[in-house]
Amino acid sequence: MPRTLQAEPNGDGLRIGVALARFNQAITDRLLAGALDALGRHGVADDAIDVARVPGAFELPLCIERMAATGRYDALICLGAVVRGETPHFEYVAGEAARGIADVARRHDLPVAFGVLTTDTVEQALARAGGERGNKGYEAAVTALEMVHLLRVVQKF
Ligand code: INI
Repeated sequence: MPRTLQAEPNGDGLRIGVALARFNQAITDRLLAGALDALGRHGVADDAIDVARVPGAFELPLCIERMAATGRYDALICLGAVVRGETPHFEYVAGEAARGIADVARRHDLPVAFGVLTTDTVEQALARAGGERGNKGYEAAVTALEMVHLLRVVQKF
């Protein structure tokens, strides 16, 4: 019989760091609202949450690198909105953000949730920031909490 290792997204007693990109702020503010809603609903205390604001998604990896290095957080959540528009800039910003964020998670052995929207249009992003396609910030926050506990379960076996 295979063992199933899984965990619930319980936020009791956890300290959470959020890094929020201001670029496309009308969208990223909604992602933040979703993430804070999820953290509160799952038991994370308000004063156990720090939110660092950075200019754009490209700056997220360095910011969370510093946050991770403090050792203060059980998990980190990255929030941003990269909209394709008509320039190849999109590929660089989105690609580096994703790669950099994943690198920090592995280097620090720390759950880091990727709540960065990458869409073709602002409308598509809004739909995923509290519109008809849910809220990626909310989902990222729940993922971060679940991963904290999943890693603890994995560690025990
Ligand atoms: N940053 C974003 O977060 N989203 C974008 O859509 C975006 N676009 O399209 O350019 C963006 N660019 C800024 C980038 O993240 C940096 O802040 C900037 O290049 C300075 O380093």
